[in-house]
Amino acid sequence: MSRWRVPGAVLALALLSMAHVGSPDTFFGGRAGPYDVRVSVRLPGVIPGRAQVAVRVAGVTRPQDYRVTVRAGQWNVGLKGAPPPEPAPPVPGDPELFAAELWFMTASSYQMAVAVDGPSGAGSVVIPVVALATEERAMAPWLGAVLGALGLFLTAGLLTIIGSAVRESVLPPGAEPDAARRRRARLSVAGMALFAAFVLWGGSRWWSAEASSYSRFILYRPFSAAATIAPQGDRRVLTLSIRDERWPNPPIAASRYNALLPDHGKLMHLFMVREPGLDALAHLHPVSRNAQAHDFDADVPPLPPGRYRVYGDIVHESGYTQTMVSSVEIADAGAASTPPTDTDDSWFSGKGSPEAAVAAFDLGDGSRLEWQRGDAEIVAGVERDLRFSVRDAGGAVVAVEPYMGMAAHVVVASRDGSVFAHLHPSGSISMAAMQKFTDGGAGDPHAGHVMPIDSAVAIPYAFPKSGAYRVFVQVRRAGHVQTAAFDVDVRPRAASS
Ligand SMILES: [Cu+2]
Repeated sequence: MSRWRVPGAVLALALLSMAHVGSPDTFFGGRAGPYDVRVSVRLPGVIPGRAQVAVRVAGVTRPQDYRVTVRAGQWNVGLKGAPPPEPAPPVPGDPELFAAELWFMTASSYQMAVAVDGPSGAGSVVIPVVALATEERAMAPWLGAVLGALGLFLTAGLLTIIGSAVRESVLPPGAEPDAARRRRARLSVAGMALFAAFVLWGGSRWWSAEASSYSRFILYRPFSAAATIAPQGDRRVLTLSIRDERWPNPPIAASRYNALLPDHGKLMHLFMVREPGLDALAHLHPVSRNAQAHDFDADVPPLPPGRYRVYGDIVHESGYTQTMVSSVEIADAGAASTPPTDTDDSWFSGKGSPEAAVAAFDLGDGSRLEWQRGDAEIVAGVERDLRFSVRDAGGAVVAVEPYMGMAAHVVVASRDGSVFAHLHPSGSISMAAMQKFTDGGAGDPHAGHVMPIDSAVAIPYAFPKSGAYRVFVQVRRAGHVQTAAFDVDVRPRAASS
């Protein structure tokens, strides 16, 4: 019977649809008081599970002078209800790096506090982390066979014991059981066999129910949504329709799927990427038709015809973020007569710059957007800073205007469609969720900023798997959004690790 009690967890089956599509880990770059920190949270794949938290504090040479702690509380409980801070001891061999393991018990949105105490004083930062289960662990066939054989052996043993006990346990040694005893023993064995079968059946039902509730409620599955393009008067409108039982109207406030929170002032950030070449991109901000937030409309920009992957990013008030996935066909190039739905909408089509230590994308106005990749190859799963800057003809870094509050927006898409991520200088986190956790959601701090800012950014990120990617970088200058595209081939991680 032990077969039914063993949480079989050997083989990990990665699923196709994941958060931010294939890139569920959290990366943050910013400040904790006086310290420059880079934080990464690698999820365990299954929930409950232990996440690997790495905190890099810039400029540390004597890690023994620092105390770094992390703690995480669920969005609806907060840090007051969180377990005590977990120390993150220094990692030997890298003085800037501190690491800890954190348990995530529920698939939900968390706020994670990172505190650094060192020679310059104490500082902390609260980072939104969405703990997602992205894997179902299947039992290895050999383990199933062994457990099945053990279960069979135990059941047979149980029946033998019952039979012998009824037949001859009260007989003196050497005495032969009579026919009546033998019959009673057979009946008892038959009864016990029925009971054992019932228990095994019940166990199997329980096992399946657990597995199905895991995949229904715990395993990450974004809202189901469908994209369509249809004319509305003289407009050509893309609609992303959310139809999901977890998205009732009105949304349930206590659920992690509660009302939508504007991120950079928009309820949805929608990206269209042309297949298979990733040679066209649109970054749109569809507007909900009504308060139900079921159907979001945006004017289709003048993009080349073809099949497009559609990704819709939303953030709930719980800090839970989702990327809905769909696809849509653009039949013809269309006229660019209608103005975009939103002045922050932007689109691009063209080739990507090839890989280089310094890859430069010509912005067409005498300036270029550079990716300072360095000579090291980009390896799957290895965190690095993605460094971008806009430079003039002379090579000097020029200022940009904030594009939705940020110096740059970066879109990472893998050619096979299995990875899609939206990054900005703070990393992969939702700024709206971060703001909400930091001050209770007093609004978007970036809204309305138009002061020029430095275009040199360093964005912490790890490409989740090897393969061909295209990286789009968007900046805003003189009121216009400019998009640069880069190609990158992410190498597999060495087999030893
Ligand atoms: Cu956007």
